[in-house]
Amino acid sequence: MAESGEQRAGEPLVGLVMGSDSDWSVMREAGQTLTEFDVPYEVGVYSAHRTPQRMLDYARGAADRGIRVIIAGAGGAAHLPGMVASATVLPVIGVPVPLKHLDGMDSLLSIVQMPAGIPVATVSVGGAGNAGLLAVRTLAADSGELGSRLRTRMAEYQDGLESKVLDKHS
Ligand code: RP5
Repeated sequence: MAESGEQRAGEPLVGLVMGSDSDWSVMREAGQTLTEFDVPYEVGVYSAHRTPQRMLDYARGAADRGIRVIIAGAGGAAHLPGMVASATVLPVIGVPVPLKHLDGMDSLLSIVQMPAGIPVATVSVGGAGNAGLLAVRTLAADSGELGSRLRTRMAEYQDGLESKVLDKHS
């Protein structure tokens, strides 16, 4: 996870967590997206199965430390996003990380099929970039200066997407 040096300076607003450092090749795209929008974030490995207490301590303390959204990625029996969601009041965005077998369907179903009462906003298999964008949009709902800045940046980003398509096809 050498790329964790991309982490933004300042108090982190987003917690970017994953079940193993082997998830970083997928999850780094979320970090890149947050960097693009100048959103400070922190990165950590917290396994629901191998380090359950550490995971719970992280999830329980995140809101009080100033984190506003958590992006959690895991693969296979991907219980991290759901378990983190059970131990925090913050919105949790789940990223199903595809592994060698089953094309990520196992990860997807493990994350998306949450019991009533504990939501996880699940993105597509490998969709860490969209998880980053969803975190930015969540922060953009803020009524203060941060929200205003992020809404402007998101509108510019979306205009850029449109321009790319029009440039190619007109
Ligand atoms: C999951 O097990 C992790 O999120 C990872 O996707 C998967 C495999 O982990 P490693 O065996 O590569 O550490 O908990």
